[in-house]
Amino acid sequence: MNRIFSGIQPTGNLHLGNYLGAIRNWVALQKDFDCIFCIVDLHAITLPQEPAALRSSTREVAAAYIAAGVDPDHCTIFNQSTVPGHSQLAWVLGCMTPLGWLNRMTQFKEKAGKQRDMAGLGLYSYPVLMAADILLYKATHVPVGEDQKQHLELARDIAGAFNRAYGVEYFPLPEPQIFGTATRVMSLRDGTKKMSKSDPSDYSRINMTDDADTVALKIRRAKTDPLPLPDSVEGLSERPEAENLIDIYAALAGVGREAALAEFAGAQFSQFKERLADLAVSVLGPIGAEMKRLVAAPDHVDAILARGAARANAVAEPHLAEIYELVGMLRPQHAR
Ligand code: AQP
Repeated sequence: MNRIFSGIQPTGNLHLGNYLGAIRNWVALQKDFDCIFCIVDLHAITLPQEPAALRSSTREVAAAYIAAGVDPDHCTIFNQSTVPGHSQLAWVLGCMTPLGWLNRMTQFKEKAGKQRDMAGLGLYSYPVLMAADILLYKATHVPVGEDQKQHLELARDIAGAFNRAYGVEYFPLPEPQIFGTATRVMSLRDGTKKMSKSDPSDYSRINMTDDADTVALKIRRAKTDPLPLPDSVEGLSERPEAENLIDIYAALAGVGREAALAEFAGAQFSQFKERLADLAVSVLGPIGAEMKRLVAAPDHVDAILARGAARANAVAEPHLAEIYELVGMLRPQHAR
């Protein structure tokens, strides 16, 4: 069976972009794939994290997966650091990744900012760890947002480099799975910037646990332009905020952009925003409530994560043993 691997960093403030761009798609995929959904805590520490916040955010991300409809009996849900194979394989793959490949990664340049010499080695080798995440399970498909496409291409290159180096067809080259609507949800304050957990303005994003009043307020305050909504997709060009809100509406309603525009052609933003807020609350409200219920029962969440870790290790350990054998590491079973 084809296998999916994907994950989210437990870095707080899970938002509508994480839901529409990732989690919601996973719920659909679990019917047709063997799915491994990770909470990538090792990735999270590539930037400084407060330990208690990292722990609670790990549970919150697990709660979001489950509350949104990812079935823990059917899918493997766990946090990355509980499967040592991720770090172990990252080392092997890092040894065969040319620096030139990593130097092309745009996310490092964005996240390291101007103080590149002060950025950690982990932030630089982030894409190698991501390749290890996927290849450890020999995942065949990876649902990715636009922002992760470059990293997935690198994972394919690294898989190919390993296979060539050892003269094997060991790793499948993972295929990207890109979804149609709202693959990129933009900030409510600036339609040219991605909605992001780390944006200092809470009004830039709709958090998955925001209550109804907060969701409505954030949408009312969302940046727009003075024109009414257009009647065609062409009319959205050069109007990033209008385009973003229409895309969010379309994604939440499960319709195309054209259908959303047909409903609101000529309408003022005030009228549209009211409908958008109602829709957002009707979709996110029950998920946010279930997340809060799960987070209030940490033992239950921890038990789900422990079960997921056991399942993930059961796949990862034999793969890692095969990889070490191919690479030529002497293992205890070789001893006489
Ligand atoms: N704005 C977005 N629109 C659509 N999809 C998004 N994703 C994130 N933001 C949007 C998708 O969510 C998944 C997990 O992302 P992540 O937590 O691993 O890291 P990220 O992409 O860096 O997420 P954030 O929210 O933007 O966090 P910060 O601010 O910490 O960088 C991915 O599948 C991603 O595509």
